[in-house]
Amino acid sequence: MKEQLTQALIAGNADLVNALTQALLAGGTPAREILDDALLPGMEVVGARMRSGECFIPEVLLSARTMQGALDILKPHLGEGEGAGLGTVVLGTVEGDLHDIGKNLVGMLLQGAGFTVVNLGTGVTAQQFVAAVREHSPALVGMSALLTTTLTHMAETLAALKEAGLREQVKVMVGGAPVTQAFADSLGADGYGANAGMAVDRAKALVAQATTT
Ligand code: B1M
Repeated sequence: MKEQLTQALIAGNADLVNALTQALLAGGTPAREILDDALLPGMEVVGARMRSGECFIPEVLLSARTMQGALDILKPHLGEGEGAGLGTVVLGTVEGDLHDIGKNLVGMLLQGAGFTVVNLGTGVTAQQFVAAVREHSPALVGMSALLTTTLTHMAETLAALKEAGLREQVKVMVGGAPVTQAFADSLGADGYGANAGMAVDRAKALVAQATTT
């Protein structure tokens, strides 16, 4: 059934994806397994087809919306807040970038792990991140970028936090397909997650580190 789900996601068949996701959950398949074994591989295929020119924006958008629908179904099952009270994370996709599936997934898993997530959405400017840090006093700021052209806004946000005198108060984590550990290091970010699971592990470690220093 997982293979069928992958194919339905690639085809952007929302009704079938929703039905299969619900059927797998009802049959006892853990939400993380549905995500890792069926949905994420489907988005990988969509990405590869986009790259090779085999499919175009409307098809990609259809799969993306279908993926978001499946994530909404999985959301209540992605962790039960096992570490409730870990602190607040301000999360957003950087300026100029509309990709939000990965960022939303990171947000859901952080929430599932016990963080309070303030999701600022997409196209978040450096000044909007700064304003959100002032407003919510988070333990962590998370920035996502999927376009190589928008990576520069991560550096801008870090500079803006520094200029506002807020950089020492928060840990900053970055991620997204073009982001690497080396890039995160070059920015001076505190953490990087190659995927949503690693992002959660890194966030927990950063918060634990902040409370012991
Ligand atoms: Co776009 N797009 N897209 N796209 N799109 C990519 C990113 C691209 C690689 C496709 C390609 O050419 N193969 C390419 C970028 C090339 C580059 O920059 N070098 C690209 C392009 C070019 C574009 C447009 C410019 C196309 C155009 O208009 N000509 C345009 C840009 C719009 C804009 O942002 N201004 C565009 C538009 C779109 C859609 C709207 C159609 C749609 C987005 C819908 C949406 O997000 N609501 C879309 C999609 C779906 C994709 C691909 C196919 C899939 C992205 C995705 O959702 N992956 C993507 C190809 C690819 O990445 N292989 C592509 C699934 C998701 C779960 O993974 O987001 O990587 P990901 O998140 C992962 C990790 O990266 C990590 O954890 C997540 C879960 O494991 N992670 C973090 C993410 N954020 C993190 C933050 C963290 C830690 C970890 O800490 C805070």
